[in-house]
Amino acid sequence: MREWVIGAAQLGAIQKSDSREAVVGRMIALLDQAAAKGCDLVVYPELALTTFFPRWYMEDQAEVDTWFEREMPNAATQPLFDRAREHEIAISFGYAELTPEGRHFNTSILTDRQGHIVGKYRKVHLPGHVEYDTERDFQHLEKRYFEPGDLGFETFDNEDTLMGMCICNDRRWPETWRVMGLQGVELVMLGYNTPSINSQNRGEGLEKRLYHSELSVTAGAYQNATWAVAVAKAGVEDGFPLMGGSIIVDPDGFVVARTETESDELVTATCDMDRCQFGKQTIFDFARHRRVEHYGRITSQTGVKR
Ligand code: ING
Repeated sequence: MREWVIGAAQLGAIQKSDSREAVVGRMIALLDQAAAKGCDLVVYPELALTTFFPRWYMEDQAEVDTWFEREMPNAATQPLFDRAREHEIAISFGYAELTPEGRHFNTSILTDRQGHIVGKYRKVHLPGHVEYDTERDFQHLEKRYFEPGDLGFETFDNEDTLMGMCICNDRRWPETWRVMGLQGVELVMLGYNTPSINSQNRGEGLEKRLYHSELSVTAGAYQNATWAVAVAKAGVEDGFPLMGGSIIVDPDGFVVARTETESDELVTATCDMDRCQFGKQTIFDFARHRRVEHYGRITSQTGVKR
């Protein structure tokens, strides 16, 4: 399929006390809206099933593990997969994954339009910190609760469209986009939970954060001639504000759809995957233009060496 009607299904706040079943009900309502608008694919946020729990410092691993899913689909999410199959809509959403081996990942999955999982991604770039940080206005403990993803940045052929995923902070790193671009990706889907304020710099306003998010996604899309869908979990969770700003971006880097609220909100766009071809065959024809003999630092160095 080369033309997809894509829905960005932004979720508003999920409170610590909200059940997964209640959230899945909200996701299904968005899915029904998407079906009414003829969507073929719906993208949900990062950690879509629960509140953004890495804001809470926990020492008891049993408590931490209550925020994780041990299998997918599972009892809480099966109704979502069933409804998606009924509507023949592919879905992508993020959740906290606890593997049978006991490993913890910030994960997202992609299904085909029959509800089969065709792709999985585990967040590579984990922001934040491991120990309680007294200097911060609030905690961001992703490095405490998750391991860096071990699957890399893979792409998945979904009905003849090459799709890829990343998650939240990943969008800020050009390497994320380029590794998928080098596979010919045509659609990059990502969810995010981005605090509206900087826990280390109260002065940093919402406008700056929205700008940096949009800059990262539009640049990634343009520089790799791919469509991109970035979907927020937004709103105030137990007093902690998360920003909205969900967008659908075309292969020229233009925003073609954008949410206006910080609540559950669906925006859609008709995305012709063949619009990626011009960029991939001209200005970003990587085979013709890249000079890898000069790019060594990108993989040989982690930090800066003056
Ligand atoms: N959240 C934020 C994000 O990358 C962040 C963390 C915000 C890092 C702003 C740097 C600047 O959007 C997650 N969950 O990665």
